[in-house]
Amino acid sequence: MASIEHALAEIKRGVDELIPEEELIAKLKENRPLRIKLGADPTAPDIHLGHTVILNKLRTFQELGHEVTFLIGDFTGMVGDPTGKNTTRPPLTREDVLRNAETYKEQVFKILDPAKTKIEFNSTWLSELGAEGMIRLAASQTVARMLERDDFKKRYNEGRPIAIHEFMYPLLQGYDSVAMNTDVELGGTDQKFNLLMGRELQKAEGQKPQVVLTMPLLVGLDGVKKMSKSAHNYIGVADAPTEMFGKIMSISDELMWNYYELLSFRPLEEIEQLKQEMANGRNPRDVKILLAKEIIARFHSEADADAAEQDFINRFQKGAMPDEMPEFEFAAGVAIANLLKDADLVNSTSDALRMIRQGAVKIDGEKVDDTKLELSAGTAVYQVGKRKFARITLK
Ligand code: TYR
Repeated sequence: MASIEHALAEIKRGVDELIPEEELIAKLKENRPLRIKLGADPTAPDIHLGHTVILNKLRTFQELGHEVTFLIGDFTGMVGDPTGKNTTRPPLTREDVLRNAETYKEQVFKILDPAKTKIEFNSTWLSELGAEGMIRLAASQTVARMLERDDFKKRYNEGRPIAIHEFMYPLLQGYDSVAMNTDVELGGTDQKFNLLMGRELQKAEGQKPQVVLTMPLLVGLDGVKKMSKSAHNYIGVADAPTEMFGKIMSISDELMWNYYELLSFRPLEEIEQLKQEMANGRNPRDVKILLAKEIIARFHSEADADAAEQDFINRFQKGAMPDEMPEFEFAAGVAIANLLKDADLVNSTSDALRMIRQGAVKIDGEKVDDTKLELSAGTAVYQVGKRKFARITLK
């Protein structure tokens, strides 16, 4: 097994909170494979890179020789996690849960090593619990404690309903850790309350409490909002290679280092070296290309990564696209001629139409030949002639 210092540095990489670090060190010193848990309720997954941050951390544990379980919350999915919700979630049906679980597994194995990953379903022990077990669980916590939690407190104060079964959710998630005798549980920052509940219940059962590790939410391509589908600032794991390439090349240098920390599998030492090289004059664009290719190779293949790079070079004639360009946001549904005018790329809409007919307008390097082109939501680089560029987001 790797040295504790090295292991700890990789585990702490990009982490939001580690509660408590001393207990993790003590567990690492026991020099045995630790039982690591990540649970996911199988709601409809359409995974983007933001979701993979935590899977990458699970992978780190796997590489350090620990025992990783990806827990599918088929039971909890039917209860519905109230985290971050201001209304009660609609419960999933058994069919939804099973269908989504399959999609989840496929996507998860793009990051985790299937041979080293245990998959479990929490209905295995939660269905067994029965009414009696549920009541015993519920008796172990107080209403006051539940209401300490921000999202419950808010709803309660605003007079919005909280159904009793929503109080059960953290208890069930915590009970999973008891059933699995978990050493370390991972989650997003929003999961902290649920994760700490695991510690409480384990202590009550006489188990050593799990260490809680939370990961931050990944910032989206705009460098401001968290990555999400609704903010149109995401890279989907199913995006085409050229699309992934273009999106990664569009991020700022600062965001690039954040992505290296949270998304790359390169060891910390290598990333440090890349930073050094850039400080000594290496073009940031080349360092971004390395990241783009690593991500594409992971979700597609090495050959796709090479092809996407070549395509990018061909379309943008190395150096032709400026790093800095004006940015705009328009409502989706705008006509292309109006968009070009509003983004100051042409003087008038008739000018715009003429430029399109002349083949002088490109979107992400692709020539536009339809003056009535329907533009889809998302971010793209619009170009008129050789020198006019704008990055435009349609919402
Ligand atoms: N509550 C977690 C989420 O919504 C999923 C989860 C379910 C995690 C059961 C752990 C667990 O034991 O993301």
